[in-house]
Amino acid sequence: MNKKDCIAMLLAGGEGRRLAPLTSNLAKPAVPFGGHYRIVDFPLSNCLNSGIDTVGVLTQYAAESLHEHIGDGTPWRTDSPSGEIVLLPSASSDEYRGTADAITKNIAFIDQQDPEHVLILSGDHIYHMDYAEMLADHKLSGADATLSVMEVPLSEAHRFGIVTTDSALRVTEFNEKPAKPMSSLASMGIYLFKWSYLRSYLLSDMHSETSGHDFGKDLLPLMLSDGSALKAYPFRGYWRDVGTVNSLWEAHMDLLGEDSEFRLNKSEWPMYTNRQASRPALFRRTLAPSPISSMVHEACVNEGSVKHSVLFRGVQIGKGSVIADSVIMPEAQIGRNVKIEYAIIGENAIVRDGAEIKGTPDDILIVGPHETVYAKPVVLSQTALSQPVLSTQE
Ligand code: ADQ
Ligand code: ADP
Repeated sequence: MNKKDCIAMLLAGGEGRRLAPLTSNLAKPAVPFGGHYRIVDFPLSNCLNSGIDTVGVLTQYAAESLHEHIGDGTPWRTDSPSGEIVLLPSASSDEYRGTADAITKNIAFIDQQDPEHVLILSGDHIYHMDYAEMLADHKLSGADATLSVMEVPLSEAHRFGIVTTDSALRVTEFNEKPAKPMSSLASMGIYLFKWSYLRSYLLSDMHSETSGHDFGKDLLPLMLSDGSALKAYPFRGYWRDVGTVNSLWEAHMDLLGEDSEFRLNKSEWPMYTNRQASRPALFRRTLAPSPISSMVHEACVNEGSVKHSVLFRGVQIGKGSVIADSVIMPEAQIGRNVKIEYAIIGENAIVRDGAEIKGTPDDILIVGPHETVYAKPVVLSQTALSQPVLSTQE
């Protein structure tokens, strides 16, 4: 096989505990997003649009959900005959112990591709990014590793790896999820490494008894303390880590409104998924005080009122129901006279007549996939009574 310039390794095995119960049977990257897509479609489409023809997808938690979605990777393949999208599940007897360990256990796969550089990606980010630009920056600087970074609100900084740089954008400090962040420049968890360099670090990390075998917690701080050349690549564009319930909800709300910050499926940056994605219906209102709009996908039946919400395909809403500021995932059935606000309703969930699910902007409520929610109080016999399954974030 010819030497490759750059291949991507997509980390898609995390459990996504903070997204429970949406992730009770689904890997976090397999969670539905934006009407047609699953979160993993974003990095996979970015790879295709950036001309990266070989992607290894590392799966572990609820791997079947991702395997079923990705299959042989046809929707995301470039026209390069030597390119491929390969699923790399962990062996049940030898689980991935952390993000770096997941790569270590696939050194043979990477060696077989013989790349000059390896791009490490996460499976839980919503963004369009041209990795070819980041690769050009990485090659130009000659850095051992390049981390893409962006400013995040200081109040959110504790969720990220926080980076300090000098004026030439060399990384001078890296702190993984600091309790008291001193800066708001966050690592996006997207790294480019020279393969020979990363390979030697992985081999020594493998035998370390103190390491958690994680890029952010272990490898990057070690590389920095060894005096390696780590470079920051500032990303200017829309990017959201949707690892928490509120961030997943916010990223959906970002799709709405007249001046949506982020558009899906732009002609210059198409999105790919494993099924035919038709364009959604957009409902707008221009009355004061502010425009309200919803995105409604194919095969929805709405007999109620929907405001400022995203309805995935096949959602049914009965008469008299009022849905506001919510995300209703595929095939969810909402009965009559239901009130839903500030909530995410999972795939195939059922909300019975008269039920009320009312969250707040700071406390988004979730109904898990396939769960049923009944109206409270329930005037039914004890046997027919099932607890409403509602949980809040973290
Ligand atoms: P987190 O997002 O907290 O921080 P984490 O959830 O551990 O990182 O995982 C990143 C990716 O790796 C996810 O896509 C996850 O699914 C996957 N993953 C986790 N464990 C895995 C395993 N054992 N096998 C395979 N895949 C696995 C990271 C960085 C921070 C950075 C944020 C940006 O550590 O420094 O700021 O990403 O979102
Ligand atoms: P209402 O304000 O009572 O919902 P409208 O005349 O604005 O009445 O809407 C007519 C129909 O279109 C209703 O069935 C309503 O649920 C639906 N509808 C209104 N706004 C939206 C929207 N933003 N997204 C989806 N459906 C909508």
